[in-house]
Amino acid sequence: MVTVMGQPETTTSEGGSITMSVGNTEVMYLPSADGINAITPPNLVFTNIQKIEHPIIEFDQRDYSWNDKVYLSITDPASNINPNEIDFVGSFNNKKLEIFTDSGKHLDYVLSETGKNSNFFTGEIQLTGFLLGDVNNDGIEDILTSETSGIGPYNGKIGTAQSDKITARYYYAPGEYVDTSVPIRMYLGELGFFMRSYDIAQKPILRLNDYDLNLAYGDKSDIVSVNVKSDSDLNGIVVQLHETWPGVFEGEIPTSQVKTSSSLLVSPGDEITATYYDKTLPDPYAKGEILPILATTQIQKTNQVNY
Ligand SMILES: [Ca+2]
Ligand SMILES: [Ca+2]
Ligand SMILES: [Ca+2]
Ligand SMILES: [Ca+2]
Repeated sequence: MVTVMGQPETTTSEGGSITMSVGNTEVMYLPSADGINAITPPNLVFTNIQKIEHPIIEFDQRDYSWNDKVYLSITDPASNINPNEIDFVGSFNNKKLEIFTDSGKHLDYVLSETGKNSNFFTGEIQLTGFLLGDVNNDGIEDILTSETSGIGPYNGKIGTAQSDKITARYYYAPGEYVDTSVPIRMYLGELGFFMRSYDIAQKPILRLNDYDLNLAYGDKSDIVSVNVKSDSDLNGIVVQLHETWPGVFEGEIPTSQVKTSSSLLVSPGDEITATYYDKTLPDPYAKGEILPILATTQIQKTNQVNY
């Protein structure tokens, strides 16, 4: 039984539910099978009325790569204890916030209110992948350790598997919880030249999309090495592409008509082939498998070169 004290105002009555205002608090009530007639003014004693307000829990993306940064939010006015202070939600005050993966990693976590009276709580968790060696082919091992640690709101780390799922579950009252889950999956790299053919004087531009290679966050740009060869230069060269957007890499191929150690020799009519070795593969590829991903472009046959 719920008894509302004071002088509440019924502001809407829609779809069988009723929104009441008591002071600054707006609460929605849903009548039970007994029906809306359960409300008996003027005494305002409601019987068999179920309160349906519950927290909302959300991740910021529909899926994540193995080492993404994950943002989690909870909207829960009931945990905004003090309108003049930043409050927290988590595993205290008879509540519990668990973050876990299908592959068995687990954290008890805390989120902080975004403002003193916002009712909105956020935090972030770094996915820490798993060891796969040198994934961006720059000759340096990339340390993805599966480390799982932290209490929140911003220091959390959680390991992932090649195909996984992350779940956040918030127990906001005894026996009551809300939760949300998002898949963690790896990406097949996509490699391509900007144009199908280039004039011999132009530098071909190559782009790679592989969201698994956003290894550093913030201002630090990542790199990836790819192999490039031409019909005239079968040994080819290694070219570094630079991150222009998280997980998106671009670079110019330094072509020339005179071979040097840092340039790719090209002749009119040549085909140029770039190869990216993707080691961060989704199912059904085996963990540790390496898949070459190719892109080609042509050097135009021109009469512009004077011999
Ligand atoms: Ca507060
Ligand atoms: Ca590396
Ligand atoms: Ca990056
Ligand atoms: Ca990949």
